[in-house]
Amino acid sequence: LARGPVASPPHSVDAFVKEFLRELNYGQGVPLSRSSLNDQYLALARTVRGYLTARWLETARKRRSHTERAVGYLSAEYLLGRQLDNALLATDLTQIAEDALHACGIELDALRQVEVEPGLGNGGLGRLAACFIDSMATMGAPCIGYGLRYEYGIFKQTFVDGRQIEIPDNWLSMGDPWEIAHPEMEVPVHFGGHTERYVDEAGRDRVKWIHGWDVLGIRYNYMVPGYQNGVVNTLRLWRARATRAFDLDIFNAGDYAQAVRSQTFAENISKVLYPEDSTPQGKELRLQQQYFFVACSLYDFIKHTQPTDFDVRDLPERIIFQLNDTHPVIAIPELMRLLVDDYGLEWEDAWGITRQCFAYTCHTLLPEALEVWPVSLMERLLPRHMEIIYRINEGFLDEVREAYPGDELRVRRMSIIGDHPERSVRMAHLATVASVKVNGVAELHSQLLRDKVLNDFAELWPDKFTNVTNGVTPRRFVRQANPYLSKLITDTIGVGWVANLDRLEELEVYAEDEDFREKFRAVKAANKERITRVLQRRDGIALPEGHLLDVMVKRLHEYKRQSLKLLHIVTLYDGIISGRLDPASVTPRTVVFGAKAAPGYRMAKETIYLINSAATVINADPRVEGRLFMAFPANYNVTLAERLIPAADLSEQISLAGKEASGTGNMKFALNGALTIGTDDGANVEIRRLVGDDNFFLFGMDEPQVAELQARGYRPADYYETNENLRSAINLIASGHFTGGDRDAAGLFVGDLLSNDAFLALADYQSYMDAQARVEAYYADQEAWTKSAILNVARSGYFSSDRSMRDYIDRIWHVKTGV
Ligand code: 26M
Repeated sequence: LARGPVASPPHSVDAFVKEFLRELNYGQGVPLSRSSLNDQYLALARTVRGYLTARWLETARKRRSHTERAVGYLSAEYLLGRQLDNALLATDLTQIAEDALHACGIELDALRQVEVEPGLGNGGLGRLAACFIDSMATMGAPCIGYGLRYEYGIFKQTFVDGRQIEIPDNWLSMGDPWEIAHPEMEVPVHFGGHTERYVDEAGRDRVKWIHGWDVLGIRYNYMVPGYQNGVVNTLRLWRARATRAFDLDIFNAGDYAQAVRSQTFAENISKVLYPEDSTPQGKELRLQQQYFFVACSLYDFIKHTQPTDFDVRDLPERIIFQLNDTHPVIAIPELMRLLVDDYGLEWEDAWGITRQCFAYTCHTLLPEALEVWPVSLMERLLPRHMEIIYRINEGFLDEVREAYPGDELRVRRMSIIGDHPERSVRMAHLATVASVKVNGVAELHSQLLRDKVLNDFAELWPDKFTNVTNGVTPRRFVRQANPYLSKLITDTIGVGWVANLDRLEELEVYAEDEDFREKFRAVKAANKERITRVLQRRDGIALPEGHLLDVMVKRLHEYKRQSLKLLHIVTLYDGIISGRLDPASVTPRTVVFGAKAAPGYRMAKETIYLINSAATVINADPRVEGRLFMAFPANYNVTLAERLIPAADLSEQISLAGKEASGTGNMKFALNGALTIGTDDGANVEIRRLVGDDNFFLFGMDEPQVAELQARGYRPADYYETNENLRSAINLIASGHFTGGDRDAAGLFVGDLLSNDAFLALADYQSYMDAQARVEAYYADQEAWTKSAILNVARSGYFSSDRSMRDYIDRIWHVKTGV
């Protein structure tokens, strides 16, 4: 009996109650009457997980019996967000769970609030990985996600006197009911030491890596359910544990405390997510993390997911590893090491295999964000990998020399090893050389990759480069996050849109339907009421009623230009208090910010402080007559995004053209019926093309104009000197008006804007102000605005991550879908 497939519990309220009580009583060991909210949440989560298990085992069984190619998504980050609602939706259990809990005297909504979101990512890149695995499950694409189970995810942000304070995110402290640990499945991972040459029995020259120290990788599985399709894929995250060698040391050295400390050292590897999201610091622990999860994942795939008689030469038929940025790129020399050193393949054969197993996604255009690792560090931590990288580079540079005889400058530019400021490994070059395909994440970004960042490579291998525009999962970011809009859509065109977002096109005609527009506005209003309740309870913020809701949520970065948004608000405020602007003529507007700054990023932190300071002063100033309000709820995360985005009227996507690779928040807003004010950057370009110019507020220079201005020599002071409103706003900030008279508090911000302004905020200022004036005028015509909002929804189906997955499958992976 136990050998057969397990059966899912029946889809009925009675069965659900029974399962829930069993989890509560036997799992948590408490009777209902004495159970805490956390007990109830854990029991509920386990109950829902139970419904997924049979499907998960069945999906895995089917996959084992096929030999079809799968995707191995390698990502250092998965910004999953809360799991409960998603699992309920995927299994179509929401109503049943609600009724079952009700029968037990429990409100489902109260339990929803208990869940701590797994914040195992920084921002866009990590959230994208979470959307992609959701879409692959929904499309029935064979995929296993690999990553790190950080004990501490992205820090919790609080504000003390307006300044960001970081608090460790101890997300596991109440237990994680969604993970399935396998402490018995240990994967050994080695570091340090040196290499030795030897001759094997067949007389061949071989290399042996004599390890310096080891850790073990412990497997944690998470289920990734498809949307009501019976498919449940796997996300496998690794935790580092000390080996028994560490335990033995305890006896040998007789220094118990020291031995336990070295154990801690090994276990540090999966301790914490690095909170930088663009400027790699070259930290040794970060490289340890990268190698650790990648080594575990390759080993796991080859040893544990393939039949025992598996021949590694068949690897390209079984797997394509997608590299989510350069963070997992050390997988390339690791696979070479496995094939050459462990499996005894000839170098050329191993290289032929390796070159078919990887594809690389680049997520940036900022030169400072491209990862490099010092050769000295690599040699110390991964000596064998460093040798392999040198050898890959030799072969590659031979290829370059053959294609461009005598062009040594080009050879130097393209080399995997760079010389300045120190000898280091350029991970993007390594990734490009070894990958089947290299993709950017929006059309403009892919074009700039080809024409600029990786131009030499695109000339050598034009067919290697492709674009896959990002997407977001409509399950989480529309269906779950916006139940009112979802109901309106489903009532209007049926439920099919949730797994086929192109069907939103059918809403287009309703833009002209007055009754539909009325309902659409009612949805927005209800979402505004909801966010008002959330911010009141969560942050003690009292949002004013009846305002245009203007939202800018994303990591704090100079290139994203929260500075420009601040200048806009300060200009309005300055106009009012100086009497130049009649407050009655200002459209009542609430601006909501959400942003975490990397803890070591000074300018970003000062910007946060200034926004908070401005909010305090502006919100309290009676001269504003309640027509401007600023809110900056701390700790913007996926959970808050799900509440905030559906309520927004205006989406701020104002990065300097050519800097934001794609953006994905921009897509979430458009899909929820906000209009975008944005530059011609990243996926904004495609959003505008699809929704139409009339339904998008474009401003600012485009990328060629930016390049031209920079080539001419940009002088921000010119703009300050010639633009009165701008000068006055900057002067107001510099005067200490917002910072309690403290002029220094804004010194870095103002000083940089006037003398440097690397992201040309001042150059785009007037154009931005003009666009905001157009926003105000358009908002005054609610019928026109609503039409545009509806058209944004109807024309944004393209931005489903299901479509992104289709594109990856067609252009890169060539895997089959459907189990
Ligand atoms: C690197 C080294 C050390 C610590 C952290 C990092 C690091 C972590 C995340 C560097 C970059 C990271 O992410 C970059 C990122 O999120 N890029 C964004 O990717 C999104 C998805 O493609 C795009 O939509 C955004 O435009 C892009 O900024």
